[in-house]
Amino acid sequence: MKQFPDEFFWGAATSSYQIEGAVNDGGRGPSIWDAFCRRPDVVFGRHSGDVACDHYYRYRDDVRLFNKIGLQAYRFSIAWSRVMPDGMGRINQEGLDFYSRLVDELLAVGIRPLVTLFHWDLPLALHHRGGWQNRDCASWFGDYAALVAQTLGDRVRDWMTLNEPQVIAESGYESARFAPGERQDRAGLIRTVHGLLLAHGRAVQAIRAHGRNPQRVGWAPVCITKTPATPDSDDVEAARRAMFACDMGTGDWTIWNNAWWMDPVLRGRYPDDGLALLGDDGPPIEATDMDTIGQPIDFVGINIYHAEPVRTAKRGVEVIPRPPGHPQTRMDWMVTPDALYWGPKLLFERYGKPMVITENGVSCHDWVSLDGQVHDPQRIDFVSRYLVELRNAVSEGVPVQGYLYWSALDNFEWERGYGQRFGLIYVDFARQTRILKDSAFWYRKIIESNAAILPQITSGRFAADA
Ligand code: IFM
Repeated sequence: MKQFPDEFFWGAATSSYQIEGAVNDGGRGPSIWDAFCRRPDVVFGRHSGDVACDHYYRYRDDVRLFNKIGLQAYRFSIAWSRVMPDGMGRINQEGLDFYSRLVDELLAVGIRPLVTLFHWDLPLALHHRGGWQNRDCASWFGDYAALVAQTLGDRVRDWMTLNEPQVIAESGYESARFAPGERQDRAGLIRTVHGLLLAHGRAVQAIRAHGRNPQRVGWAPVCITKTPATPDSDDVEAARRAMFACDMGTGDWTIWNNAWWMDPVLRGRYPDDGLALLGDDGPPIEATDMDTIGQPIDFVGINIYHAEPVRTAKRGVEVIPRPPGHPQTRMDWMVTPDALYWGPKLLFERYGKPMVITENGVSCHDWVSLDGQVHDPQRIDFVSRYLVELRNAVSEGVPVQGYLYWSALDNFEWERGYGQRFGLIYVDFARQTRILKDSAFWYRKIIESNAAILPQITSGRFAADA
């Protein structure tokens, strides 16, 4: 019988701008998302995180609900501009106190806090100073990390530096879908990436210096996952290449490459094939940069939602389109459960690090039924399928230590506003009321049983899958 190890932990995740609201309260300074949401036509319905889930004021009630679900762990992020309104210099004690109270509240009911230092809400003042393109930004991030570690490090043991740095770079500075909505050229973008990686390294150093032991420091990139179309070794090799080769033989360079981000952090160097492709547009590496970026970390947090199947083709690797009618989420993302098998497996094979699934989840068409409940069978089916695949990986010895469902609460889904619902907890944003969805009660049973209630099936994939 396949099962999760006894020490495996179960929880859920959120981020500051997506849930807190209170953007002008408690001494918080503006972030790039406050400014971005003021622009016309960039966010669905002109929504913003101004109020969001009003969590800043309702965190006690929310923690009570997390406890009702039985969460063992809760991952949240700190809004940098809430604790340092200008991103540097001045400290806002009121902001620090908020996170301190939140941590106490979690610990009081036995929920392990996992803190993300940066989930996209860059202080606006730092954007005006050049943002991640300015090398000083990495030092300011280090100072901020030190402050947070000094404040919470007596109670928080698990830290993540950056959430999905690939999305920060691509969506914020290339396609301009996200704040700050810039379109940098390739050299500029690579400079931004380098700035983010340096910031990660500085934060690791700061947490090690100022947090109290034992600490577990990691980060939470997206794991861009490719799955082999068949179990044949050629196709597995195709998946490996598609996940980690910067040069796919086409001469194109894409920011969505795992090795470009993870090799510097976990091996202390950029991949040679990526550097060769970029030529003069390569990163502006200074003397000690790679040592800073490659600081040892304890775990890799990975965010995985979907994958693409690939196979070996005459010219490199070919992506296989899903058959028409393949299940899709409300985000229009393909439902691909074996992403949670192949993603961790191939990542472990390359980097040999313990992992935590720091995000995985689904947006569904949830609403309150006539009986006053929120019935979300598709979320339960989605997570069941993905967990079956994760269980396969864990049973084969892939060291995944925990699973954090995205998200604890319905929240502000960036450019899609409140049009998407990922939560285990339904939020009525107009009234600020909450309802535990069916999936929350189901997840409680998963947690209580350490997922023993999952069916003992060998695969969570759909019958029609390649
Ligand atoms: O809501 C986001 C989160 O902020 C980062 N990862 C993906 C989630 C769903 O889009």
